[in-house]
Amino acid sequence: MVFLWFNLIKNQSTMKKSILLFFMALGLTSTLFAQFTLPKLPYAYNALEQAIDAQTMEIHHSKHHAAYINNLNNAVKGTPTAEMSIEDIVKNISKHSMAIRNNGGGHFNHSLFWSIMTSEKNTMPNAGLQKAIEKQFTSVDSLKKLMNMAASTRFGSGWAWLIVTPDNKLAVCSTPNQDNPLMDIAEVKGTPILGIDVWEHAYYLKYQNKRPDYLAAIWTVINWTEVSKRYDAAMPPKKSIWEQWPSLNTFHGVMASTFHPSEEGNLKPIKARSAEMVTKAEALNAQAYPDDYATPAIKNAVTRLISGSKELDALVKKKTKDAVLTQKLTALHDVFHEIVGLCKDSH
Ligand code: MN3
Repeated sequence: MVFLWFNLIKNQSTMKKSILLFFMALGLTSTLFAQFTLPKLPYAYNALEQAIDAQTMEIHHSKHHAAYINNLNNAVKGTPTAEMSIEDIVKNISKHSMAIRNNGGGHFNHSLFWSIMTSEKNTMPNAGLQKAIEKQFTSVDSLKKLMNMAASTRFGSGWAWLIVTPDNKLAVCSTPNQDNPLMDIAEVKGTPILGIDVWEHAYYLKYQNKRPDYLAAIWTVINWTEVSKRYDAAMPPKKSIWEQWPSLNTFHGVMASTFHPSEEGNLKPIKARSAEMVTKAEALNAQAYPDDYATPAIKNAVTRLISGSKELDALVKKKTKDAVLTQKLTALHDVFHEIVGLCKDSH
């Protein structure tokens, strides 16, 4: 950028140079002072016509959102708040003025709102979010109903939210005005991953007083890919299978140190540890399965792992031929990997 300006200036007359320098300085100054700027929409104003008309989108974005940003910039100008991120301001909103609460909230909320809509058809929650929705609300449809209930019963202006709570569960709530659940003053707190603007300015041109019609239509433009991304970011990183299921890790230890030598023709380890393998296999069934892994398919495979280990142990005790032991251990190793694969699928 600087290089481009340099080349531009180099080839101009003195008069033109000073005009260019003036505009450069002006641009630089306004960039320095405008801490918060209007994000570009990731689609055209008419892209969401099936739910929100182009005129509403244009006024909402270029006038309403722009005004929140302008007012916010004026409210923070020359104060340390001007150096803070909008998230940090919102999280500690009780320390700020009402002007910052209303306009900072307005900036944060609308930035999220634009991002969770799309003209792309049939976006879907990812596997993790889908599972969490089903766990908390039974289905996406009942989540929509709850959200629409929260949105239609919000008196006056405000927002309806899908949030991740501090104990990592999904919840539906609503806030008045430009508040949001990230604010330390919020009644229900959490990280918003989907927000619906129910201010009249969001729908009045097309729907007038019919807020429920707007709410019914908006689900056709929700960007579930983005909501899923926000869900993943709000959740703590997942533990590995081995951390989640220590007894599987223990079994893995015995399997690895007996099977791999057997591949080299060394059956000493399995002959020494076949009884231990039975104990470690039975330990998998002795305690409750970790939540993610309590599936019929995994339980069935564990049952086969236990019976297979017992058969192998009996063969070892009968001093059966190495070739038969190797075959049995290999089959058991396959069952073990079947379990690990199933765990990965439901992780
Ligand atoms: Mn709005």
